[in-house]
Amino acid sequence: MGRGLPLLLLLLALLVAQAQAEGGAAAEEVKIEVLHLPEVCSPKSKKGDLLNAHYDGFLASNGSKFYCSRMQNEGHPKWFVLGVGQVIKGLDIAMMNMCPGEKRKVIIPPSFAYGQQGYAQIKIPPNATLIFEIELYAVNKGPRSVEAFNQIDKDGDKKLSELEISQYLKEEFARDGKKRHPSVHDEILADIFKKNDHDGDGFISAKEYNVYQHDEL
Ligand SMILES: *[C@@H]1O[C@H](CO)[C@@H](O)[C@H](O)[C@H]1NC(C)=O
Ligand SMILES: *[C@@H]1O[C@H](CO)[C@@H](O)[C@H](O)[C@H]1NC(C)=O
Ligand SMILES: [Ca+2]
Repeated sequence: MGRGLPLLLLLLALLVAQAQAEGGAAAEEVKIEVLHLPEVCSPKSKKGDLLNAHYDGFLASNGSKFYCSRMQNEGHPKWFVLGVGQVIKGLDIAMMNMCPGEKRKVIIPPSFAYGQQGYAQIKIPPNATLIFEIELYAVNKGPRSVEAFNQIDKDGDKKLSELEISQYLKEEFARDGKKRHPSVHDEILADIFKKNDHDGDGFISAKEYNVYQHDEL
């Protein structure tokens, strides 16, 4: 009988802690300010799209600039796939529904950026709120788009067989014209199935292929 009460208290404490954590998360949001909206605002970016953008990053605490994409890669805007963690979470959120030519200023709380650790390499202190100024240039179909899937799925049965992927690889290899040892093809094919055929049935289903849930197939 002595054990029941402490356990109950522990449970209550956990519930309270969880409620507080959820409250805290709700209070911390990515804030988006649209600085420029083109007259024709289309297409709008969505998860899985391949974006091309420039962005500058500043510390909210004192305005110092810690990042500028214009200083990298000979000043070319950056390419990345939206919504898959190639950029910090706050940018993945902040760049949704954005069109080519649009400019935004966004405020990202630490929980959607570098958190309690910060990121010493680029001089971001612990618990830092970040501000980004973003200019988006292009919104393209991402590598795992519905279009790409349908292109590989020659017989249209909504799953990719080894033959279909093999055929696709051969076409891709032929396109760039590089010389490759034949074993490369087999290795890549095996690797693709290892990483994508989660239920091991020898096919990559639309669901297994398509990491972007809202891309209806
Ligand atoms: C702004 O704050 C960062 C981190 O605390 C610091 O490294 C930087 O020197 C500061 N910059 C200015 C201009 O005060
Ligand atoms: C960062 O924030 C967390 C939670 O609010 C706090 O516990 C921690 O002490 C902070 N870290 C620093 C270095 O301020
Ligand atoms: Ca198929």
